[in-house]
Amino acid sequence: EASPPQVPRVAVVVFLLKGRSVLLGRRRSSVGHSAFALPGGHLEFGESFEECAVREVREETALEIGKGGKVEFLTVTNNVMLSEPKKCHYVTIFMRALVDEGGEQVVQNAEPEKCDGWDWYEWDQLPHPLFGPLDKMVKAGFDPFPL
Ligand code: 8DG
Ligand code: MG
Ligand code: MG
Repeated sequence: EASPPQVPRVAVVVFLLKGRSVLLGRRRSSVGHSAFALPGGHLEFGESFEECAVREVREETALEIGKGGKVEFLTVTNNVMLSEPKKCHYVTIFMRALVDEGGEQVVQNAEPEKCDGWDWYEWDQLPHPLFGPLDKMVKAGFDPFPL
């Protein structure tokens, strides 16, 4: 059986920020299994980064972003993951959306086969292990919060 072609793929992931905390979920997927990661997924044909961010967040958490506030581009990183069970390479687009602190939006674990559940974590008390691409940024001192 022929193996699938190895190509870099584009991922869009979202820092959902509420006060000084960020939404993370423990992954069940083979890539980054049991590590804490942001909601996000693959950029689909024809999508803008913002559209992809809104869609993935809705599909995975049932939160609606982009209605009240803006969904902003933060940065992009190159993630070559050759030690994963399935070798992969992602160009990862990091977006940000601010969630109302007193808002009544409830986070749901809408894809329980892909994630153990979502929770808010204080930025200075992040859980471990963080998924590689996110861990790399945190260790480099990246700060996703607005000034
Ligand atoms: P989809 O079918 O919904 O498009 O994909 P998914 O099942 O939601 O894909 P995913 O694994 O959640 O995200 C796609 C890739 O994005 C993932 O395999 C690696 C890359 N990625 C990072 N950092 C992060 C992150 O913090 N969270 C998520 N979810 N993916 C990330 O490089
Ligand atoms: Mg997804
Ligand atoms: Mg995902």
